[in-house]
Amino acid sequence: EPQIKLPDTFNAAVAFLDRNLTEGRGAKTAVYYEGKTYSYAQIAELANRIGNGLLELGVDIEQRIALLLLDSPHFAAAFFGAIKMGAVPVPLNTLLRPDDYIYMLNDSRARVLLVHATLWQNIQQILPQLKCLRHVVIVNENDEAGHTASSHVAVHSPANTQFIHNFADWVAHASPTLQAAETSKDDSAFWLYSSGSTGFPKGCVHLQHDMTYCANYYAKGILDIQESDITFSAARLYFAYGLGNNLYFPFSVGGSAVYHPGRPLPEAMFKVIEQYRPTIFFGVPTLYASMLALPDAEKRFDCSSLRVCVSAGEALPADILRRWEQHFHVPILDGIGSTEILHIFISNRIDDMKPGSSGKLVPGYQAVITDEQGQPVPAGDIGNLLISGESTAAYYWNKHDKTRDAMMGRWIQTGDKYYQDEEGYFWYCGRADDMLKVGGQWVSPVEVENTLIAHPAVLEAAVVGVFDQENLVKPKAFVVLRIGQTPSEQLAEELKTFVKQHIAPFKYPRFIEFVPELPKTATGKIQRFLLRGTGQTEPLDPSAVKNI
Ligand code: 3UK
Repeated sequence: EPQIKLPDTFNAAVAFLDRNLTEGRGAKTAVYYEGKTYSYAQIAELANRIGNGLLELGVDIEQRIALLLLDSPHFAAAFFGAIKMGAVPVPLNTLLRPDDYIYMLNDSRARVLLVHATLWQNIQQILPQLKCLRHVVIVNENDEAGHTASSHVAVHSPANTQFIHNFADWVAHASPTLQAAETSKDDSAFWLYSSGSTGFPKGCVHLQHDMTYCANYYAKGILDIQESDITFSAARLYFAYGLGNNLYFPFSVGGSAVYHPGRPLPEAMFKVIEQYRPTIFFGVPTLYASMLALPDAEKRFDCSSLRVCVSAGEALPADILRRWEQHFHVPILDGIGSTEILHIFISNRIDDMKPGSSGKLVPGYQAVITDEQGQPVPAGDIGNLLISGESTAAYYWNKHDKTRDAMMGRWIQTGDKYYQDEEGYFWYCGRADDMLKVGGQWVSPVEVENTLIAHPAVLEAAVVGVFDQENLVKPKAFVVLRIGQTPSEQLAEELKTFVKQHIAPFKYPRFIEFVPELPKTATGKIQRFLLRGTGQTEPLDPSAVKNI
């Protein structure tokens, strides 16, 4: 097992970015982006300028900096530039709605937000509600320094004055050299928000040392990542999955990453693979299924550069894996990770795969499967999966109870049901809560239900996961209409559109069934588990999984 000992004074930006310069890789390509290459020296200089820019805005060590950025060299430089000066970057999911951003910006108390110009509209309309935000820096990639009128505009609202800056001017005026803050290996380094079945998203506080363990245990230990590797991740940098895949994994060995700022559509993925010839591709099961659904993809696109593919976010059905190997002659390693644990802790290996399973423990992590009383279950029995390892978040910000429920000393509750077979492979058997993973992204049934109930025709709603033809989970809503309303195909479509307009569009129910009433407990709680069996296809039955 890899043994890693870090010094007490440790700054992750020095370890992952600057080390490439001190080890002579300054001229090496760090990032491929929009037909251009960015060397490690260029990313490091931009990071220094951003760090200095933050210092000039009065940002102090430990203060949060929000990033609402597309995958780009700017993201890489902002993430490490903030860490280098001791601030704590908080990457935000770019697919969310203004209401989500109000919560996360106020909860994190971010002082500064860096936002891509194309996403700025989401923020502009909520500025008066952002209590702690002082500065917004707008990244417009077509701008050159000194060419915009919008630099240093002040926006006054009753509670607050906020300053709007132009990124190109801001970095042009900042010094290109920066002394790293003397952070401890146990200082907070960055946060990632993760959603739960009820309540607001939880800020997972990750420490300076966390990325080092994931890079060593998983990227080096399982993927055997090398300086010669070129990574390409369909999962974005603001996800814990994408952040490792396409930023600190390749940077940990002086490799290169391919950034694609557009939507991860199947055809676009193939084109990027053909153009930049990555050696490792990271996707989610839904994407692999849609890439396989493109007719003749294996004849139309050259994927010969790939040495390995990775899937995470939700379970990879064995059939998708088999078809992918048949078509593209490269394995997909399914592995389970989480935002809390930062990256993958159970995984298949290139020379040791069991299709349908999540694989075996990544060396460096320990697992235990327990019953409801917290006692380890006999081998082969299904129970709650707990993990111990050194990359786990320290706590959830301002959520003490949730922290105590999930993080138990060295162990963390994953919220997943698992069993381990005789050969040591782990088999996913569903969530312990009602949460759904759809296309690798969290969907809370409660949030979708609350949105549906806001529609004037809807009295009650219950949302559950059902399996589609590919064996992947999709949200389905059971809807009770108000008196006087009649079920119709048209109303079902209207409700889908209504959800897409009010919460992040990827959360909408793919199926709607109108029912006269919902099953409830004596205390009036919806019994979602009773509805799962009435979905379009059969729900995940653990005993069926066991027989694969
Ligand atoms: C589920 C899986 C079955 C599982 C993630 C790789 O997905 C990631 O993080 P999230 O916090 O979600 C974590 C939860 O998602 N899950 C993830 N991978 C699998 N279920 N098979 C899988 N292979 O419920 C887990 O608890 O969004 C994935 C790396 C870093 C990550 N953060």
